[in-house]
Amino acid sequence: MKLFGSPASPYVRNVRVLIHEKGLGDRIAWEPADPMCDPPELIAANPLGLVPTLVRDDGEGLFDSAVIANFVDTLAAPRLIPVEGEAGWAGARLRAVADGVLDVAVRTVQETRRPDSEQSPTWIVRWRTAIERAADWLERDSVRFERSVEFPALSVAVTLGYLDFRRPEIDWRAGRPRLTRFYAAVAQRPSLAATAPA
Ligand SMILES: N[C@@H](CCC(=O)N[C@@H](CS)C(=O)NCC(=O)O)C(=O)O
Repeated sequence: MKLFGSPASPYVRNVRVLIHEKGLGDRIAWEPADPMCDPPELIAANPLGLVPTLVRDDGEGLFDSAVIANFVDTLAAPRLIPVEGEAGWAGARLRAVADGVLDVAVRTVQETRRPDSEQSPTWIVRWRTAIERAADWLERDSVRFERSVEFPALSVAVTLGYLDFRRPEIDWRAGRPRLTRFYAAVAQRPSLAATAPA
């Protein structure tokens, strides 16, 4: 199988972290791809032209990152995405918050790369507010996930790492001691250390 991705993409990093945690690196080859250049193999597998995209051995393309993660989790034990009962809902919600923060953080990065006259300060402020509220929510919810090494908790770490990487002006650690401790510990895991954006 082939995983199309770019090293700085946090969505790609989520999938790479899971592949690493599950020891599947030798079954899924890394295929560097810049989605902005519309590589034909990527477009053929994913009409949206986004990374990550996984091409299975049978030629089937899988996307987006959540779908790929759910698929990858079925390939080898232990299962790292809870699906049953309350743990399943709590995990799915945590992934939604982690991915939701990524969505607005990535949009902000894209917006601030446009010429000044084309940027919308209204949206930039709205997205920043959503990130701050979500970080408060994560601080409260970290009572549940602070010792977890399942995928939903690891994806929170990927999101926080992305904020450090691309939005360092957002001091998400301030007033959020449990989230800060969680991140400091989990970021040492080999899967996160090996995939850190540079
Ligand atoms: N919801 C998608 C988002 C993927 C995404 O936006 N990837 C970005 C890289 S961070 C991309 O491919 N951008 C290229 C483009 O916008 O055309 C997922 O979870 O996989």
